[in-house]
Amino acid sequence: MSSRTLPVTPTLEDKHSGIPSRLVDQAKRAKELLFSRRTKTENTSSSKRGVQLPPYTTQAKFDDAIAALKAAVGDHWVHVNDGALVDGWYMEHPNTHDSNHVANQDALVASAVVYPSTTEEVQGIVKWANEFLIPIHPISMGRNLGYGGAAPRVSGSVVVDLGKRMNKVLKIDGQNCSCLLEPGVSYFALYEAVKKSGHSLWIDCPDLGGGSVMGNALDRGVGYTPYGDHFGMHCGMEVVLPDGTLLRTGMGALPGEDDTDNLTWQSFQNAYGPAIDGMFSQSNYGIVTKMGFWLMPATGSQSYMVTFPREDDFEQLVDLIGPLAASRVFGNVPQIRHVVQELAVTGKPRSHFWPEGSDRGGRMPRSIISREAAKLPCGDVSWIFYGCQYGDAATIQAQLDLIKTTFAKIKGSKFFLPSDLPNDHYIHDRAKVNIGEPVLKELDWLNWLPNGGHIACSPILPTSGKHARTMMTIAERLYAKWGFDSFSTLCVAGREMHFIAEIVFDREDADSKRRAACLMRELIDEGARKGYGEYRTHLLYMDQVAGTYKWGNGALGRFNETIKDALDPNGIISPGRNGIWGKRWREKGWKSGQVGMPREVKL
Ligand code: EUG
Repeated sequence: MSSRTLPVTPTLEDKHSGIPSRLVDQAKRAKELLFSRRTKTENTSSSKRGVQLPPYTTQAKFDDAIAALKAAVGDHWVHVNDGALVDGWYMEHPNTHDSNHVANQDALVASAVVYPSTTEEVQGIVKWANEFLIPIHPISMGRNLGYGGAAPRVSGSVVVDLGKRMNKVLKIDGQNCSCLLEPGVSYFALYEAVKKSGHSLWIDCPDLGGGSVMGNALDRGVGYTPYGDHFGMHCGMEVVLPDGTLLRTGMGALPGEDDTDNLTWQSFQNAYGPAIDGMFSQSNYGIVTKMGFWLMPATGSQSYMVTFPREDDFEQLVDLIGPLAASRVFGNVPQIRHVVQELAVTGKPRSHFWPEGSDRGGRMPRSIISREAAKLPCGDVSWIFYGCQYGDAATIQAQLDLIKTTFAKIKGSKFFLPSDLPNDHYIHDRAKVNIGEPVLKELDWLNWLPNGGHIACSPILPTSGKHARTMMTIAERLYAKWGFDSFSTLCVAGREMHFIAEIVFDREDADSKRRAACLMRELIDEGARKGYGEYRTHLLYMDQVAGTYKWGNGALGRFNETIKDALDPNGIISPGRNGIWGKRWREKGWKSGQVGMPREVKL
């Protein structure tokens, strides 16, 4: 496809999910790169595809339900999903399905999308769903890249796109260092809003900046400033329960003077009684319509990169990081990346580095990786550590001295500052993420294969070289077995590390997808046997992962179901999310995967 025919990406001025004007050129470049790797032109015509009806609903009942929904929120704000499914790309993403479909593109689709504009309308939608027994799937923005995007687990659900019309930054409090947000505020948008407010505050963002701040925190995503624990840094929620009740958590449950919002709603997380906020993360117990977040007072920073020559070096490296992280010498969560990713994040395809290889499976030999890495600024190394130190200049210098001395124990390690590296090197984007400036660069490694799609297997391990080795050995064997290059990123904190095993596959190649699906499944199971469990997973693996958290004869899963059945007796909110189904669905075989699991990825 000729890049000249590509439409321009909407900006934040055009659309809540748009790109900030400061990044328009980057978006153009990223989009052109991705589309240059597409082997098929998408069907964007308005031709009818037919609707995937909600389960156990006839066309007539569905038509009645849609008419009632339109009456409640206005004709214009209900869209029946009967057109072509368009994957688009990260910045122009679908709200009807998972654009990174590891099953068939149409395996998990919405029957319709509804766009509420107020909390009252969300309450109305919940009541409507109970009346018509139609499952609804709320999304903030639906950019959950690698974990299912906007798709519902139950095909035919009605997606509730909260973000399109509920996207206000309700408050930025410079003194309390906090904000209060609606679902449709992206990292890009919040960053701009904080800058515009004039307060000297940082937001925290993940590797990619397009996601919803609220959605990411509710899925317990990770960022890279000292405030990188997104759920840990939230403070206060407003939630619509499955019966339509509106609830405030934390101090928000206590009305302020004259029925105003409580002044400490965004100041103190726990308040009084059971701490229930966690129940609305990675669950289907309610629809969060407002959420508070802490913002970090800006400080000095210095990003850097350290390279390590040998494949085995990660083991000692993890052991050296542990104590430094636990004692807070590291203020954020640093990343360790394999050098393959250093090749990939240039945006150049694998075939550029290895023209004699095939894109249809098989791994790039280590000798080719070495040959190609030698041409990069990092040189022929194996691992790259991306870190950042915070505080005043003297503090940063003292910390860097200690870190350099510590890492020098690994023979051949080399330290780089951003100023040592060329302008187009990845470190300059990493340095932005490390201070909460959201970017787009991370998309570039999707170009590794044609039609690049991505899912991630993300187990939690102890911060220990031995355990990193165990998981690495499993991952290497399984990546090799299923014919993928290993894209492993280690996000190392003091007590635990997130081992992120990225899988990049070709969305137009059924065999590539089948292999990716199998690799994912085996990574989950083999990790779990060692006690490593996913912190978060893709829609299609939620039952499998939930099944690994089985201690005490599955006590946790049964507890979750008890709560689900009490709060949502009709099972209308996101059935199946995180393996929690609700009675109506369990009885019909959905939980076991007998019903509703796409045949391409049957577990
Ligand atoms: C990444 C990190 C994640 C995740 C998925 C991807 C990073 C990619 C720490 O969490 O869940 C470079």
